[in-house]
Amino acid sequence: MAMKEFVISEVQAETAVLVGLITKTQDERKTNEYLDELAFLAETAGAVVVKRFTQKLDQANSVTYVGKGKLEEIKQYLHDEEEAEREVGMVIFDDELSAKQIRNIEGELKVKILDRTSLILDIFAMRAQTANAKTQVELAQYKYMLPRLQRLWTHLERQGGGSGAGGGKGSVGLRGPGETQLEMDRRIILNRMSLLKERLAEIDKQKSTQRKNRGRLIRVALVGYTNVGKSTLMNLLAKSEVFAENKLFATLDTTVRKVIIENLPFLLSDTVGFIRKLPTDLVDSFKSTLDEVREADLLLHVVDISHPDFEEQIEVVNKTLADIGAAGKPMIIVFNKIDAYTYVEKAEDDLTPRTKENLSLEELMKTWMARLEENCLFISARERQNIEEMKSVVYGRVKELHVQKYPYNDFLYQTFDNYEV
Ligand SMILES: Nc1nc2c(ncn2[C@@H]2O[C@H](COP(=O)(O)OP(=O)(O)OP(=O)(O)O)[C@@H](O)[C@H]2O)c(=O)[nH]1
Ligand SMILES: [Mg+2]
Repeated sequence: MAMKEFVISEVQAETAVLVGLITKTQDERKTNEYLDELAFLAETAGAVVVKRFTQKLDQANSVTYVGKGKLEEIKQYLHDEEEAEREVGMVIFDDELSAKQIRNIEGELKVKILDRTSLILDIFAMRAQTANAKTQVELAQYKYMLPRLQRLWTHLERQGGGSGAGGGKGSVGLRGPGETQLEMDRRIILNRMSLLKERLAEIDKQKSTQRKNRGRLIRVALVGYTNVGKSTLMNLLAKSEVFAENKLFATLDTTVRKVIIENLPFLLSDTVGFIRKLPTDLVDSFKSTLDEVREADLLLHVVDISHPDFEEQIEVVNKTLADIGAAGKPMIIVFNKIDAYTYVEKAEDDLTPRTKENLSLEELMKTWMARLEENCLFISARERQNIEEMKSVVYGRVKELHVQKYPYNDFLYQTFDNYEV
């Protein structure tokens, strides 16, 4: 398996501080997990996390996300670091911030402010390779920017000057040269957005024609949370060389390969991974990438069983699938990375209740097999464990679907001799 691990070569990586909330709906443990993930995202984008701040609040403060005191504490920390000549490059918030929050926080902290969404967008921009992905990312970035544009012009805004990004409402006190500039910026961006949308529509049309010309083959899509091993599995099954690495969102563009197991060819696609707190808007921008998933006959839902949050990740993926209109498709859950699974063994005389941290792999497998019957598999794509079993299960399912969908096509393999993806 070809693995292109690359090392970020900046001499001095930018440093980042993370901020998250502990709320009624997100307890401390959850918040820490979210921040771990946010740190991984920051790392993927090339930043080094030097500090985390959390605060207990019923809900995010609408003006500054955290409370006044906490903001002061962060400010003090940034100041101390600067004094010590370790200037912090950015502060990253775990939830999407409003224009108002960004403006106020930036005004206080005087440092680059990012939120989970803009960080993900940044990684997407870094990853985008094809015209399609680049166009989708640019559109998503403008969608994010547009409602936040006014913050550049705050010096002209008076009290109560609204959050209304649209003309009319909220523009009182904003008129004048600043308003004209803002309107111009908005118009330029809106024009650019409609151009990008046209381009995407054009690409969509081409792609959908391409898909129609693919012939009578069952389509299987690899879906799952980011970094679970979808591309590694794709490489294994299709003997292809899709970029796989231990970074989030290694894959942005969908790749489709023809795979043949025994005598049966089918199409396998590898696509962008999902993540928590991904705004629906952003998911929408990847419509054409996700068409492959939407039109698939069978989903292989890859799960990283060695990840402590894998159950929540399954839920996030199922929810995202429902959001894009791909729920209810035949699905096999492929639990990957069994080689890396760890658990806390309980001593015989330990009478505290067993939790999921105490389940051995065998017990965990039993639980899921009872729930999903033959619709789950346990493999290690990297160590090539249970690959033959997986192939035979996938083969069985694809064959079933093939016979249903193309009943007159008995000569599965021969028919496709001249077939090219
Ligand atoms: N221990 C272990 N690691 C694995 C296994 N399969 C994949 N990995 C590693 O997990 C990391 C992510 O693998 P990818 O194949 O890039 O994952 P992906 O789901 O395509 O990720 P994105 O494209 O970023 O969404 C890589 O470092 C792989 O080497 C496995 O079976 N066991
Ligand atoms: Mg991938």
